[in-house]
Amino acid sequence: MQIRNHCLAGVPVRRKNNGREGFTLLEVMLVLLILMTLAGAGVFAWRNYAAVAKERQAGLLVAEYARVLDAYYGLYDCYPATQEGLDALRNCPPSIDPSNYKPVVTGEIRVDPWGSPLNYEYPGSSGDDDFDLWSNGPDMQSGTQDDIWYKR
Ligand SMILES: [Ca+2]
Repeated sequence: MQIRNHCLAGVPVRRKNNGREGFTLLEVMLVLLILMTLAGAGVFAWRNYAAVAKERQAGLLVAEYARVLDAYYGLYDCYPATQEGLDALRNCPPSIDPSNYKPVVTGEIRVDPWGSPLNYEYPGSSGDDDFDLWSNGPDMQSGTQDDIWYKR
C-alpha cells in the first residue's frame, strides 16, 4: 500500500485511495456477523457438551451407588428398605443389629450433578429381589422422561 502525498501551496494533502484500501462498513458488518454466528454456534455446542457430560456423570453416580448397594447386600444379605434409603449405607438402619453394622460409605451420600439426591426404592418395580435407583435428571423432577435409571 503506497500513499502518495502531494503538496498544494505547501500543505501536504493525502490522496484519496478510491475505496480499495481498508474496509467498507458493509464488509466490517459482514465479518462481525460471521464471527457472532461462529461464537453462537460455539456456545451452543459447549452447552450441549456440558449437558451430555452431566448426564453421563449422573449415570456413573447411579451405577456407583448400585455397586455400593450390592456391597451392602453382600454384608447384610438384604438391601436397605425404601424408608431406610441410601442413608443406611453410612448410618445403621433399624433393621440391622448395631453391633454388626459397618458403614459401606464414609462421608455424605453424594447428590446428582443437578444437586438432587438419588431416588431409591426397595423392593423395586421389577418384582425381583432388586432395587430401583435413579436420578431425577436435568429437570430435577422424578417420573419424567429425563430420569436416569440404574439398569442391570
Ligand atoms: Ca426428571
